[in-house]
Amino acid sequence: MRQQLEEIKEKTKKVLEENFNSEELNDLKVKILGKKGELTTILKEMGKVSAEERPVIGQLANQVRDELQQVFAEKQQEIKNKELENKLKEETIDVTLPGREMKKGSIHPITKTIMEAEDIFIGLGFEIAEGPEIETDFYNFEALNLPKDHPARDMQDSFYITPEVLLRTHTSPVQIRSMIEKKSEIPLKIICPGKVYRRDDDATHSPMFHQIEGLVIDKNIRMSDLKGVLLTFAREMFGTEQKIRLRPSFFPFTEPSAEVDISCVMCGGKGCRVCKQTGWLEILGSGMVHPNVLRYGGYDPEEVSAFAFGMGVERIAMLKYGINDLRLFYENDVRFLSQF
Ligand code: 2U9
Repeated sequence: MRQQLEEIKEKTKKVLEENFNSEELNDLKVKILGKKGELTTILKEMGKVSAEERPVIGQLANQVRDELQQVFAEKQQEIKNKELENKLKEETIDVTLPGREMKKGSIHPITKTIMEAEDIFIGLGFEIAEGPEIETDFYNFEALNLPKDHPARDMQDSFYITPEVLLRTHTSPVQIRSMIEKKSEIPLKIICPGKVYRRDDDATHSPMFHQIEGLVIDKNIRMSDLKGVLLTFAREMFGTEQKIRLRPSFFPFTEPSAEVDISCVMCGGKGCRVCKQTGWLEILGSGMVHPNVLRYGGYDPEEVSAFAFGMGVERIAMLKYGINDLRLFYENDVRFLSQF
């Protein structure tokens, strides 16, 4: 057995002097040192060795195995080095190749719509006002003539953080904050774009969406001023042929209130599937600011009057770009976004 062990050691060392690739080396290692390999087969005969000789043979077997493992490891390293060397010889870098082109991003259709609306209103003398997305119950509801038990609060199911703090359900608190900051100065002409949050989630509603609200306070502001501003907005946003119509409505913060329709962007008013054959599309809500709301903002309703309006940016963008699913705005699919 001693001889067999010496033989396998010498034989393996000799074989390893030849050329191998990694795979061949591995096969050989399994053949010699593996579970069913030659060394194991020899050691199965251990029972036949005399009791005195057994420890000596055992020690020799361990030595042979250790030595062979060492030789295999060295050979493996040698092969690896050689393979890397060959790879480096073959691979050349062409420094004259042009660089990879950076893909240009594009402005998100919602941002684009907000920017366009801002340009229109700036052209009409408005300033842009922004405010916090986390609001107090006072700025979001109370000051807008929506006391705690008001049923209209249900229309705006909200995300509360504490009983007094919530994610704003509209950008109206920004107007209240601006009014208070302005300390009843006139005129005040602002638009407030931004994110708002409501507990709604389906094909046409998202729990987060964007609004643009507007407010004009001055002496003798009338419904006709509101109509003029909104007609100009509709024409600049959707085309010079646009008509608008006002329909009576109700909002707690305005009195009187009106829904505003534009002539259908698809059929121009003839009637089609999009406008449900009416020729009109609802795009915003508006009205004369309620005296209570003026007072909350620090203005005297006997001295001044005001109009306000609010629109959902997603709806405007869908009509403007012919998008039929709200969810496309939030999926970040480059195939969609790169079209704008
Ligand atoms: C102050 C006073 C009045 C803002 C207004 C609407 C009517 C309105 C909706 C349009 C679609 C919300 O996004 S939407 O669901 N908005 O209909 N908003 S009047 O009125 C104000 C705001 C602030 C101080």
